[in-house]
Amino acid sequence: QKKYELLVIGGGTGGCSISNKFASKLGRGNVGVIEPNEIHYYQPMWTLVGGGVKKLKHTAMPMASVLPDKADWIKSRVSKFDPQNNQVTTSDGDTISYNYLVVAMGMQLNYGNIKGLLDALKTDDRVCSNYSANYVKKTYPALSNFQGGTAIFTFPNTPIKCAGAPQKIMYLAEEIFRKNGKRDGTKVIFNTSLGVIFGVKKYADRLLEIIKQRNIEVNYKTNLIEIIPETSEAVFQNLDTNETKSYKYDFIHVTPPMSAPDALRESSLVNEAGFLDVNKGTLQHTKYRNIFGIGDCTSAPTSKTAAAVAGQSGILRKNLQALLDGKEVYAQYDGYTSCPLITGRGKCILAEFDYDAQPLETFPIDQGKERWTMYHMKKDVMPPLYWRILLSGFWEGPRFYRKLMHFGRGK
Ligand code: FAD
Ligand code: UQ1
Repeated sequence: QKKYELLVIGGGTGGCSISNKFASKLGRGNVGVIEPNEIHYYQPMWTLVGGGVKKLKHTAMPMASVLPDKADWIKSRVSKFDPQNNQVTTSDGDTISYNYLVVAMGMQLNYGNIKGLLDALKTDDRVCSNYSANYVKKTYPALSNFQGGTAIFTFPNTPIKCAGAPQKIMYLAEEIFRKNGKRDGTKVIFNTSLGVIFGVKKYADRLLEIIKQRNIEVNYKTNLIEIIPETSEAVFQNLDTNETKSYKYDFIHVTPPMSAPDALRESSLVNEAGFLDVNKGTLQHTKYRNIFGIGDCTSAPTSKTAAAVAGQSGILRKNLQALLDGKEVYAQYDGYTSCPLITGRGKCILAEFDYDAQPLETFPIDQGKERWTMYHMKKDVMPPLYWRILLSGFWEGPRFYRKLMHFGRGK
């Protein structure tokens, strides 16, 4: 039976960054990564794939090229956790043990929880979803072929990754409709399960102005429960009154309900909401001190993004190293997260904030404004930063630059 000093579950954003940080430190054969997929996707680019700015192939790299050479890649899926005995079981039936465990399993997309959706995604060209590599290619052709009518964008009744993405694609779509002369008489509708447009007031205020200017209808507490392609109907439930209402659609972009992956959800490692139960500052598991979490699968109450993973990776580097050195954990994550809110081609509001939903902006300019510079950063600067620096374990977020640009003042 194989045993690792450090076992990492998942080879996504968090798993790559942590395994690359520690593989060289701990040496060949001492770090194992369990990850079933052959391809690593840069998911933040999928908004621009849906908007026709980039191609899916620009977002993919072979998993082997992003995982550390010095780590063992176990190409399988964890099916069971046994934290009392410091081991996990894979779907191949192997048992692997560890001294330290980092759980970085991301989120599971539960398309099947909406009645009729999986079928509709297969059979109806007008039903799209940027959230999956399987479906993101459908979005741009559908937007280009849109001949007018009703275009609906949804936000589900669960935590999701990148809470801005459900509306970013709406702004890109609305612009495409205008450019194609299809905007007159077209209804653009955002049906969201939330009670607000965005969780940070500064950015929410700005987004609401844009929504008004561009004549977009927003319905709050409105949750998609069924799609009926035969009659072009999307059925929503009001979360306050439980009343259902059916909308005819000519285009619909669905953000699916999400959860932590089943294997994690069914383990003893999660909180009531089903996420890996970590201390929100140290990212150490609340019960098992040799287990840490990073990224979308944890209970850390911040907005789930790759930018947050970058910030968390520095905390894990310090705290995990402290334990390896026989010391105690000390570094505290402030909840830093960022969401580049694309509002059109060449326009982006760069939201950055912390656990208190207070802006924590890197640049000494008002990032609440739509800016070309921030769009350029999202489209051209972020991808190489992600592939070359974040995944290899060297990008821990913009904190240093923020301090520098604010001359050491502020947070
Ligand atoms: P992931 O990168 O998703 O990795 C999880 C890994 O775990 C996967 O490789 C998976 O195969 C593996 N795994 C799952 N189950 C198991 C198992 N049982 N055993 C072993 N391995 C398993 N972030 C931003 O910062 N900015 C953005 O603009 C942005 N836009 C986004 C737009 C879209 C459409 C999407 C989908 C995401 C966006 N994000 C954005 C979010 C960002 O991609 C995620 O927050 C980030 O990738 C999370 O990293 P992670 O390591 O937690 O999970
Ligand atoms: C970031 O660090 C990051 O991770 C690489 C992202 O994910 C793609 C982001 O979208 C953003 C905005 C950041 C923050 C970085 C800077 C320079 C503000």
